[in-house]
Amino acid sequence: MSLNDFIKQLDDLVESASKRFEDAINQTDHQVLEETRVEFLGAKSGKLKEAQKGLGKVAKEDKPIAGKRFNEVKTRLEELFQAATDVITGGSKKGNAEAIDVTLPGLRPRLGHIHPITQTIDELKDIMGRLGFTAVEGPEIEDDWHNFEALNIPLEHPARDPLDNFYLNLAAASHGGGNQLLRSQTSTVQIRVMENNEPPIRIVSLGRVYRPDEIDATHYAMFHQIEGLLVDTNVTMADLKYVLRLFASSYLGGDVEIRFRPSFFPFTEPSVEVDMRWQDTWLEFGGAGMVDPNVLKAVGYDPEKVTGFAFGLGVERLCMRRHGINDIRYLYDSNTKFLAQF
Ligand code: FA5
Repeated sequence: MSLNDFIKQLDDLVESASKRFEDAINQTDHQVLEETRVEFLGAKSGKLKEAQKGLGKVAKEDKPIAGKRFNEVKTRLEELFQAATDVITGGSKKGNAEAIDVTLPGLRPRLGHIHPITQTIDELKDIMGRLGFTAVEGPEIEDDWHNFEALNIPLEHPARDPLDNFYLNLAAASHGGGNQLLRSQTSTVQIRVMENNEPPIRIVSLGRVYRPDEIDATHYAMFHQIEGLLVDTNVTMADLKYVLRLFASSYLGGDVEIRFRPSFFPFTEPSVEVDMRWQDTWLEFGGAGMVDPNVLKAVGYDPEKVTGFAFGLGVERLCMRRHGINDIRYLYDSNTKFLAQF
């Protein structure tokens, strides 16, 4: 072994030992400290012991330098262990204070990142707040009244199929009502709010929803929606379009064009798909429409007196457009390198 290789090996050893003892200090854990001591200073097979074997392999004329360096490294490792012991056992013991090398660089705290979806949610709440919509939350485990029935989705409707939902009790799901499920849409919150409040209503709700969809670049089995609901006198589709356009422009920047395509949702009439124009293509972001009179009746409102609009958009789709992310899986595959960019 060349002298250079031997010294490089020793330098690496000091570097990795510094990191590991630092970890032990960060965790303030005696067990980790002891494991680290054994790993580096263990008499039988510690890494220092391993490195010592290299000493026998350097050329004879290099031995004095190699030996000196080896002893320095040994002392350094013992100091690191002593310093870590002192910190973990609550400060240096009397007479041993010099074991802490105050010239060592400080321990850099590791900073986490707010997940891009959480950032998006915060921003969307803020935008809708400025438009006068109050943020509310609803439960992720729902009953079929709020997820379906009150939303005008009767028992025989295909959206209630056990294969399209995460029911908590699969056997009961095939027999109909009285079951619980992981909510498949945030529209449930519309019902919860209207049941407990009188118009005018102006709320927004952001949260997780679950569907056993096949996972691909644009679908995940857990995703987030932003739900908006406004109920008042004389509310029209024009109000819906105005609010969605302001919302899209505020989030995506510039004067974003939006387009309504005729569609169907049991809880809105008429219903539309909402597309937004982005870099010369139209992209679907969600559904919307005027709250169906049957829904207003189900929560005890008089559809002759009040009208309302509702919309539900995919938060991931919005976040992905804004940041140019082309695969939803990046957001959830705990790819810390990817997430650290946000
Ligand atoms: C709904 O969920 C309706 N509740 C929306 C609505 C609300 C209509 C209020 C009318 C009034 P839809 O199933 O189309 O609609 O889903 C809305 C959006 O959620 C989709 O456009 C898409 O952006 C997003 N989305 C749906 N499935 C997934 C998935 N598996 N992964 C990621 N995003 C999804």
